Amino acid sequence: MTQALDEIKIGGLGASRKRVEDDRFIRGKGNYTDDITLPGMLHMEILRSPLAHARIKSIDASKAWDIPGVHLVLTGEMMATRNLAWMPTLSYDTQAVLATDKVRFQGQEVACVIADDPYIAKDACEAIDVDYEPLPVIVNPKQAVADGAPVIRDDKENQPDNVVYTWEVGDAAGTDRAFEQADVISRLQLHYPRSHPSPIECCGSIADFNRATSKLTVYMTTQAPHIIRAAVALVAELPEHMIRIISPDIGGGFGNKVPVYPGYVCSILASILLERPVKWIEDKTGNLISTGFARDIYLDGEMALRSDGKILGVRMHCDADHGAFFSDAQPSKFKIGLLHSAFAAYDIPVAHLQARGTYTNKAPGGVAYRCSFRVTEAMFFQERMVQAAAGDLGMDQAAFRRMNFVADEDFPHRTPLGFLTDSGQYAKCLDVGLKAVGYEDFRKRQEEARAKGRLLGLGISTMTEPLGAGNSREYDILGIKMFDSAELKVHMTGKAIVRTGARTQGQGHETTWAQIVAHELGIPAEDIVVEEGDTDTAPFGMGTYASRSTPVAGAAVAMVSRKIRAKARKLAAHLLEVSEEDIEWELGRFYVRSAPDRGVTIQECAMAAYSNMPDGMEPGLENTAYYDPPNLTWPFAVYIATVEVDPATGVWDVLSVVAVDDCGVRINPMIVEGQIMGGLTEAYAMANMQFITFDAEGNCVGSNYMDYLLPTAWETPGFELHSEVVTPCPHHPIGAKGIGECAAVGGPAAFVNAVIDALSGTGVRNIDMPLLPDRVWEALTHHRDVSGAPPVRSDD
Ligand code: MCN
Ligand code: CUN
Repeated sequence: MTQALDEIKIGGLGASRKRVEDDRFIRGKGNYTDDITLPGMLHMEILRSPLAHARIKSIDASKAWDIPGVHLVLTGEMMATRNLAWMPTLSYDTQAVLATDKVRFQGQEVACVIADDPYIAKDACEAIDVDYEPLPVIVNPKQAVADGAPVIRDDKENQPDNVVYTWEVGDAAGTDRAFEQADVISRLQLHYPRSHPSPIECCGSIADFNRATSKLTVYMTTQAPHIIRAAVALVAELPEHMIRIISPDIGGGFGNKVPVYPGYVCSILASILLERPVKWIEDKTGNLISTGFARDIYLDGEMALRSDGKILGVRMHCDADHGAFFSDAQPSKFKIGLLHSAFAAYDIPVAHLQARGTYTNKAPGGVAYRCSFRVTEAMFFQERMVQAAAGDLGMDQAAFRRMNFVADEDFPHRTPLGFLTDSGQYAKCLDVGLKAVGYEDFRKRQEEARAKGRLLGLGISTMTEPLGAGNSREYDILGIKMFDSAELKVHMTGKAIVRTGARTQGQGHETTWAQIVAHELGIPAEDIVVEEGDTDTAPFGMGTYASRSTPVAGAAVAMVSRKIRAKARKLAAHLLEVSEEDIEWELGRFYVRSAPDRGVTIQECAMAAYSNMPDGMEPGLENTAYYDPPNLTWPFAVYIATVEVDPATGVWDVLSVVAVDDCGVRINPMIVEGQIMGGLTEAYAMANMQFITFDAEGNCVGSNYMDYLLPTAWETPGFELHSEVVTPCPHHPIGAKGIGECAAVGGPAAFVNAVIDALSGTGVRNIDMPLLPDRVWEALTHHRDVSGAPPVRSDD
């Protein structure tokens, strides 16, 4: 008789275990950067530019220095004497830490004051006199490349214009041939607006340089502590073992906390100069106006179609607005991130993509916000284009998609733009979604309603997302290869601690990593603690973004558990006095094959590792694994929304949302559902209400929560989630694919497609997000597309 444990009961794979971190979060016992107070700590505030583009004629900080309680005023000039006025970005560009020559976007960091408290520091910032000479302002790529446009980055040699890069991929000639053979050519043009991750906790840091030990400790809101350590080592020229980056609890990251911000650098320099801890906590406006924006991309594409519905080829052009500095924190060699993952779910013979990046007078941004590096834009364009194409062919939306999907048996599938997708059951997901939403029935109701003047619409969106950078062959940040790590220490009582190179920001790693160990070793999840975010204790890793934690760090957790199991097997053989080959494993226990009653538990093996190991065996039960994935993981999802548009006002209400997510094996189904609901909420907000843009002077319109609306439970619709399709990832040790961003990536097109569907017959092909009532009303009333591209009027 064997006695295998019940995996769900011990909190293993598939258990909807309650999130252990929530015990402290919901009791107010989280420990965020701003909760930390160090003895002798000073406070830093940043003076930001009111203008989007201006030459700095002079900065007079004398009045600020005179304010009692002020310890230091940092300006660009002072930073320059230490070679720190500029810093390298993660995309091989440079970014001003504090402006010296010019300001290049509204909200740019101009000076910092360090004082006894943040209020004195803020007042002192206002006492700094900056003499600006305004320059012409650029707020979109068209203006950036226009004849005579002022060169924003005149600080750079060999930068005669505002073009950051041009890049292309695919087969241009082959695509031309496909278009020659097309029966129908469908075209779509749109702008995916800027959006902002807007985590509840803003960015911040506490730098603490100890002259006696020469050690610099920085507590900071970062999703990638080891990358920050590497960047500080390089920029500040401090040796790595003298730098400790601690990322305490994080109140949401969503990509906003990947880049390196000037505030971090200034607090570090201030602490080195003053030899006291210096805390910088950004305010909401500072966060909204200056940190890691996302999207802001102009997409223009064409699809070559055969009259029976087969897609023959795709052509895409993209203009990306990067703001004043190219600071994308993305690990691919491709300047435009993974935009060329567009159309990966469809079996398209040939495609070509051209991309151009431009500098504008806006805060640097580009990739960050639940996105996997422009996959959000890729999938949005894909699904908007597919809807337009089906419409142009007069084909049913669902049938057109099904006919063109990559078939289940065609994996691994090489996409026309160069990716290798791993697995999926696309048509099955679509069928589950259509059934759940009552597709046929809805189409009938839609027609009946139309006859009565009511506008109902249904939008389908699908997405497949390349998640889990790297492999190290193709992905790196500043030359540091992408992989991740896990360290597992099993104590003698069989309790354990696992540490990884990732950094949770609310995703629940403290819960799910323990579940992977429980699955591999049979140690109950509640006996395992998870720790991340301290570079002095965590193994080297590349942090958490691009939903890479489960695909990479999670895989490392499984692999290190297997190393531990291999050693425990030797201990079991020793304890049972048989040879290793005679031992079998079942969850939590080794036993003798010929005598299953004779066994030892994993806990007994752990004790033996410290008290009764065989002669010659290294004591202890600890190990580390570094995992370099063979490929990205490719989850798939279908999101379907139904809406009703009020023709009188343009207001639209969501009637239902169905989500079918296939992220392979789910470690914790409840956490996965939480991720999907969160992503759909953000998708709805982007489609419906979030407005952050720029007027002609480069003023950031919407840099406050009156305009940039965060969805609350009141306006967020209900979501019906489906988990019945599971395609295990063929190359991940436990078959899991990433999920953290899927719904935010695929969700927006479902809502927009639904509203455009409701407007069918009016000739409207596109309304740019957010689909504010006035835009929908304008489209309906004037039968025309509505662009949301900046500049907007300030009173919009
Ligand atoms: N999970 C699972 N089974 C799977 C896949 C994932 O149980 N098959 C679990 C994971 O173990 C983890 C969570 O779901 O607890 C998300 O996992 P994963 O997809 O690996 O994504 P990451 O942990 O790498 O999180 C990053 C992703 C990104 S890039 C953004 S942006 C985002 C997101 O997660 N930011 C978030 N979700 C967020 N959720 C919260 N609460 N806060 C953020 O800042
Ligand atoms: Cu692009 S936002 Mo997440 O990858 O941190």
